Amino acid sequence: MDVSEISKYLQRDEQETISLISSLPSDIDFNGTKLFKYQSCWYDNKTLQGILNFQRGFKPQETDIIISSLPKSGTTWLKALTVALLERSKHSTNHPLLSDNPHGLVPVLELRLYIETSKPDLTNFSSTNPRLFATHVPFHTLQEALKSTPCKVVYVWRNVKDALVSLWFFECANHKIKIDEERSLLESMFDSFCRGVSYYGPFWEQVLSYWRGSLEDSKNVLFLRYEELKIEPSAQVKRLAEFLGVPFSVEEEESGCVEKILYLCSLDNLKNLEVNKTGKTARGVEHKNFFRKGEVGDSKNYLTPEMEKKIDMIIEERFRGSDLKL
Ligand code: PAP
Repeated sequence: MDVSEISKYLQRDEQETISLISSLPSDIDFNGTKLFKYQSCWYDNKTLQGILNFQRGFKPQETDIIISSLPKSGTTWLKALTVALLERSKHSTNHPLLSDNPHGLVPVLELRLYIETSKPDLTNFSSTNPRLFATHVPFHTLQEALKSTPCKVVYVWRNVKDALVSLWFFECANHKIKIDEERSLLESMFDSFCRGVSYYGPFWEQVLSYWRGSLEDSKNVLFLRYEELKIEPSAQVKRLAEFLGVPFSVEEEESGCVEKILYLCSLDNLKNLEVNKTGKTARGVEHKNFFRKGEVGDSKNYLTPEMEKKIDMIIEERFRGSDLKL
């Protein structure tokens, strides 16, 4: 059966998706995957279907909280912190973070929830109250799905060099490749990344979209930095709690609640939980691969000075006029 014959059997939404995708600019990324440019960012076919389903079918609630980031920018940490903040009065023992990975607790809208359908049953997925979701799409694409409902959106940005190196380690771990043998993979990823033709890229489109969003609507969009979370975790977690409308009371602060949450969500603690040592996500990724070093500036150990310089120049050029700096 050719495409025109197949499309006779498809629903109207699916037909619209196919004809939209076939009209988009396309290119190939570092590993040969065909990517399509939609609303200024690049996605593979399947992810794009998930995004279109999500934009079409998501029914936001005003209390929803959406966590956003570029891959490898602190998503796991931010998911854990947000769950811990929202659930802090409910669990003294069986805390959800002790029995599930943060990715199991906070599903990615366009991947886990909407990848196959525009009408998923969200009651089975939302384990927190208020509902907590994640996404990697830029702010303008997310806004289209929110349909003017002002949900709270928290974005975390990380030094893109560290995020790139983190992604390289993640790819190698997922494919059981020894890191010293895969220098050429890092080089190809770097080229895609700098060209902007990378999964969920170009990074500058995404970061700038949330940065602008946070300036325009600071009540509903919070822009966090991974490096600031590392340097002053208490201050940043209190900032997050206030933004989410669940500030710490004086009693909580005095009783060490902030420190307990930071410890629960720390890399060392999460990494050593049984569920994160042995489990897998719904998509088959081993939980342990989400936890590595979490160090600021680790990319220096892997990128050449020329590679660093090239990314610095891109940032300088693309972020001119904003106050964003690495
Ligand atoms: P994702 O996009 O696949 O969800 P994400 O969590 O955004 O990944 O990024 C993974 C990085 O965050 C890893 O960084 P590294 O490779 O430089 O080490 C990982 O170690 C780090 N990370 C994961 N959990 C935490 C945490 N609790 N605290 C600090 N950093 C963390």
